[in-house]
Amino acid sequence: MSRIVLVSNRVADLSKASQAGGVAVAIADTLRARKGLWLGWNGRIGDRSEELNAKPALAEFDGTTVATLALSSREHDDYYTGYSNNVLWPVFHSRLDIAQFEAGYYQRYLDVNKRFAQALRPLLKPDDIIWVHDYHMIPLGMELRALGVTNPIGFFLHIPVPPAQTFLAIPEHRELARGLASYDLIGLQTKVDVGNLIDYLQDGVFGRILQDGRIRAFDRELSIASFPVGIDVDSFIGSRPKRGREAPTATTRLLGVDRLDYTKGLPQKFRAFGRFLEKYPDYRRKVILSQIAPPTRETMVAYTDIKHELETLSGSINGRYGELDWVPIQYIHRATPRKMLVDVYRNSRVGFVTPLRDGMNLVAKEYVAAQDPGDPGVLILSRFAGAAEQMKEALIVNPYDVEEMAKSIKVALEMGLTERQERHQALLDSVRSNSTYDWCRSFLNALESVGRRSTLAIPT
Ligand code: GDG
Repeated sequence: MSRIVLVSNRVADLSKASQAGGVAVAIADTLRARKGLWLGWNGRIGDRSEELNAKPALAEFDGTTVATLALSSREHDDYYTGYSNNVLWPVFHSRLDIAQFEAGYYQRYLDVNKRFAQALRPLLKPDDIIWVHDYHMIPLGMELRALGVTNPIGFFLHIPVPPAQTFLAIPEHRELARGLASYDLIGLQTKVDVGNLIDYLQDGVFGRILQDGRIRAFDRELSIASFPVGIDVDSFIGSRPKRGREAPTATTRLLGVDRLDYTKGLPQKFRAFGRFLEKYPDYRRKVILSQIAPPTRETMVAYTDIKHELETLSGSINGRYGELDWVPIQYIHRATPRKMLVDVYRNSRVGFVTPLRDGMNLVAKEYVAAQDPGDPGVLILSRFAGAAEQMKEALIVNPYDVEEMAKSIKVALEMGLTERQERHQALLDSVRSNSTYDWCRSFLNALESVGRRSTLAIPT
């Protein structure tokens, strides 16, 4: 079996991956089984001398080689905060209005990818399979090809692909398209994303679909397919506390768990809950919304803006409806330990997941996995989360429609046991049939078949 070489912006701390959970655990397990190599940023911001340093620090952990590089503060500002998080993140989430197309960001983004490629080149073996992750690293494959690497290289994008007209607004979209065309396989979260990328390549006159379904672009042939990210279901079933253990009052809990990001639709969620309390006064004092919203990218203006907006909204809803013994919104702007999160999922009557746009959204899947099948809660899910493509038995809502969301809270709270059980069973089956291990395996199998130059087995 070929060795797997993984490249991503950050390298997970392998000694803590099992506690952190999520996608990192499946990746860490796969790398351990294949004696793999993982290259990424070590999280440190160094001085200018770091920019010149092409030699990564090497460490071994349980059979996996971890290769890390530091970023200079200029690189951190322009490659990471600038191009990755102030251009690609907003545009790919269809927020052209807040993208900051500053001169210099793209060049440094390219330079960092070049430096990562140069650091990786001497570590590669002839039959390695290379798997590059996410929007920070789009040009990496192109830079490796420029250094003569002919190994199979796959790319997985964790965030959505925007519609073609939005993609075309990025000043450097042509360079990004050339970067994407350097891969043998591009994995996306949903079929909608696959459609959007193919439309963009055709609209931009960079690519055309071949008879076998592959894409020809910039004189290369590549495959583009959806590989929806899953979760490790069993790690959310492990804990079975008594219902109500986590509840601070005798109220019924609606739960939200989202990094405090403007893509997650948190103000819309709070407004919908306020509207629900206004419209259905019988529910006052009986229901709370617990929103766990750990901080993220705090130095960026768009993130401080959303934080202020949420503080104002929760304060105003709590001020308007709260009582001495009942506060409607519990807003927690801190990370919650994972073990506690599983218990809270299980003890919440409604999982309230309302992103305006999301690649997948693992919280929706984790909430379903953690329910008691005998008395499950109800998932309310935005149609704009990638997860909605698979989780059709959730109560699907439009997060821009506050009125519809307010009504859906009532529907969720009043849903009878049989309907809850039926919906939950169907959702659990779908989450279980596509675990994070299945995701890793199917992507790597498809990439390996590219390497063998046999017909690609692409999952639907
Ligand atoms: C990106 C894409 C895609 C959250 N708060 C706490 C906490 N979490 C954990 C959740 C979940 C993870 O973080 C969040 O994953 P999501 O998928 O919901 O969202 P992003 O962070 O935006 O992830 C997304 C994903 O990549 C994978 O491809 O699905 O679309 O945007 O696992 O449980 N964990 C703990 N405390 C918290 O307070 N312990």
